[in-house]
Amino acid sequence: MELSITGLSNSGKTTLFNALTGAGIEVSPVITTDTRPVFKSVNVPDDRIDYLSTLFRPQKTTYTTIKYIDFMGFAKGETKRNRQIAELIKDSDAIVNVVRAFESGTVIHPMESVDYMRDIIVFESELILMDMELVENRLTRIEEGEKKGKKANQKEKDILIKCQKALSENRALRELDFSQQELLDMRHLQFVSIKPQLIVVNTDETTDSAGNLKISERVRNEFIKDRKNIEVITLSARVESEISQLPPDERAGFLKEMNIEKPAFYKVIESSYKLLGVISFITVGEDEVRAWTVKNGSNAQQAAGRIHSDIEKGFIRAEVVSYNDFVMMVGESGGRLPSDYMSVLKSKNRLRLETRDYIVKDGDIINFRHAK
Ligand SMILES: Nc1nc2c(ncn2[C@@H]2O[C@H](COP(=O)(O)OP(=O)(O)OP(=O)(O)O)[C@@H](O)[C@H]2O)c(=O)[nH]1
Ligand SMILES: [Mg+2]
Repeated sequence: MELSITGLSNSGKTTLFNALTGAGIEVSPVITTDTRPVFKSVNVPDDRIDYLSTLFRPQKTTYTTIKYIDFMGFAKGETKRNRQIAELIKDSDAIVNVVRAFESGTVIHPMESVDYMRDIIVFESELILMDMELVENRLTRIEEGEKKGKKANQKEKDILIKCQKALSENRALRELDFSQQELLDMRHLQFVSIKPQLIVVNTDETTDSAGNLKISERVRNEFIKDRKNIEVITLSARVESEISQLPPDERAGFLKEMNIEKPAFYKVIESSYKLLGVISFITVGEDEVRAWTVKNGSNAQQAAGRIHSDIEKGFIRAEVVSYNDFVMMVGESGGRLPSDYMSVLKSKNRLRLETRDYIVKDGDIINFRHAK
């Protein structure tokens, strides 16, 4: 999964990137104009994988990963600069829009005052504007081609007109329903307002949890309303980046002191998973214990395809046990993993043999049987 951390200049993007990745990049009140993005992948923490790994003692333990991207910020009306950012966003699964709510005399705001509601709207308008430009250029090109006698791709034209209508009503493309086929047909168009968006309001370190909650509520009531594929969380990027610099054994105490329930690291991952509708399933064995992500609603055969296309093609059955049932079985076996754990699971009716149409659940431990 790839998440682009973006937003207006000086909103705290790099500070959040540091908090999420521990990258320790220098931040400053000077607006970044560096045109080189920074990438960093982090493991998605998963207690289930930790536990299974202690049981199986595999040669390799693999968590799912998130790749975060940090880049310069958007500026209102600066099409060329914004296009450069869009180029990067188009390959990400979602956008993390960092919005400034913290006051500071030294950090200049590109729009000269701190107003997070305005900035959310400005950012949304920039995305919509960019997509509108794309749609219109494309339609013009198609029409020119038609004049010269070239036959237009009607499917593409229909999609473009559908998008144009929504964009002209000031609606982001993420709010529209597209069929699987339409999504395939429009993949080359690379829109940005189609990306799911996680709004992260970056609040003052002095804002308490009640204050943070109030801000989230306001964004929900005044902006998100019935918009789709968009969520909001609040945090103080500065505090969070300090937390990420602490030695692990000091973190819990600091979190308690700051009255922070969950560090940003978890909050951003959890919200992004929810926003993107992804869940994890697990494979186990002496060679590897591993978490995999799939779209919620995927069937067993599609899940097999995440591992290898051969397993998807040769799919026969999936042997499935839920994580909780697995833990129970271990408990009943005296806290140890029986060497013949598959037959133990079977004898306790905890192992299910599922067909390709089975809808995979979060935390399913799956062994795929497939033809070679
Ligand atoms: N007081 C306060 N300052 C913050 C907070 N978050 C970021 N800053 C400061 O704001 C300035 C800009 O932070 P960055 O993280 O570099 O912001 P950015 O969005 O990456 O900026 P650009 O890349 O230049 O667009 C730095 O001086 C930070 O220390 C915060 O929560 N509170
Ligand atoms: Mg930055």
